[in-house]
Amino acid sequence: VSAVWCKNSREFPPGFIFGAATASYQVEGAWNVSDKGESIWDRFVHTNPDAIKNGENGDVAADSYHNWQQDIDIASDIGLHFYRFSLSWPRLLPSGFINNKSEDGKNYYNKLIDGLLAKGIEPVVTLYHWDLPQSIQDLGGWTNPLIADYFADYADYVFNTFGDRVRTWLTINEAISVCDFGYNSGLTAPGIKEPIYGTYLCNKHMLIAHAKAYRIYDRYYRSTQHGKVSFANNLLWIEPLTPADEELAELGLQHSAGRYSHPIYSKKGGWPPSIERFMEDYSRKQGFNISRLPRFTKEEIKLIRGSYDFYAFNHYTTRLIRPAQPGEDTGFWFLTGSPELNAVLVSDPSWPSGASEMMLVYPKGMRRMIAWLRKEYGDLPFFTTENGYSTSGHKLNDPDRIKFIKDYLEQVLLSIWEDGAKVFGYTYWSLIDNFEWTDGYGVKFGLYEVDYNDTSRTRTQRESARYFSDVIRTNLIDCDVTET
Ligand code: PNW
Repeated sequence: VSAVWCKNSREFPPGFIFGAATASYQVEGAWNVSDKGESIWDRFVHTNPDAIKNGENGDVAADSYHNWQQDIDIASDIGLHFYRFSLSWPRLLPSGFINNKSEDGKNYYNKLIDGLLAKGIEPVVTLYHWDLPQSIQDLGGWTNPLIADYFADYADYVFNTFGDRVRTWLTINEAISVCDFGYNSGLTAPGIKEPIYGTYLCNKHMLIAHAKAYRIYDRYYRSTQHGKVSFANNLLWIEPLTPADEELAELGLQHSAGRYSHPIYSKKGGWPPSIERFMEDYSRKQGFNISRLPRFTKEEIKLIRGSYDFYAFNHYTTRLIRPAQPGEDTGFWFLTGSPELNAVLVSDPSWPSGASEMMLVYPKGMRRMIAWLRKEYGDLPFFTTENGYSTSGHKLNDPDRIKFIKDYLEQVLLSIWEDGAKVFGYTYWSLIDNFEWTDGYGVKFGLYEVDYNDTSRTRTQRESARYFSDVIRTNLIDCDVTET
């Protein structure tokens, strides 16, 4: 059966779209040109150089602010159907607010969008990929409820300015990474270590900000621009370490994927019921009078529920979950464990990783994650907005990356042909090597290598770029699936 499956079904459905992604802070550089405002990443890297490997920063990065035409040429050489990039909020609105619009910022993104369209490449645009204006952080950032209105103003401006040419929008990239790394563990910008409320306030306000942007699109732009808008979640697939841990694994999925999906994609809206109950009990046990997970009003539930045109997700890795042993340090959610769930996330020793040690490779997680989403939220159109593998050092010959892409795409095909999932696109992270947050430049995800010792930041094709290009051109993978 498996062999037959492979022979007949290794093709992607007609119209399936392939692309690659980057994000503003990770590639643009030009952190202080013209009237650009300061972002929380500018502030974070300049004031905490020790937080980043080798004290590196994104001041220049791949200098895509100047090299944008090369990025378009690369995307075109690969044959990408779309290029996913993000807008820098403080480059467009230097004060963070709508009173002050940068001509220079607007021109930059106009050139990029028009250049892509000239080559027949669709722009897929993320509004927020982590570079918040510092001015808004000074008011509490994602813990301040009013940020939803500042974000809505920004989204309105962006739809109005670029929406005549952009058809696919992602409001926020990986809310869980922002909330848990930025406000809980404090490992990334804005570097706030506040494990009681930080992540939950951020969680709620990101959902509201997203929903307000979605409703603005609906009300003012959809009828003329005919685009689609969604929210890009980071999904960690979690499996039980032992059969006894099955319930814990389900709670773990609700605590990660669920908190950022149920309010938007479920029929009822609001927090996942299991997490709402759990956090209520847990908070009371800790001596709080109300849940640390903030409530939604009825209006908020309605605002957020259904604010999507498709389900977008980034997926890289998987963990096994087990209860913490007495006195064991769980670390911070997510990736290491959860003090709330009293659980620890571990790896299977057979799972390899790339240069980024947290990104354990387990391709089956992709198919299982999609199956879980369909069980929870129904048969939505799914769009993989990131998936990628990292290498280190100078390396143009990258068989590991090729194998990674192929193995994950096989699982996407199994989801489509065996399970009947409506996955309509796949995005490789990343088009070019870039500033990999706290890992700096040493961890390289690019289909193209960038020479960071060269002031012109020369881009050179890796073998994986040729492989990906063949997949796109033929619309199939050479398949060696042995079991379904
Ligand atoms: C994503 N995980 O972050 C981001 O969207 C990119 O900016 C980043 O460069 C890329 O992945 C590679 O790291 C992630 O722990 C952070 O599963 C953490 C995880 C996944 C993605």
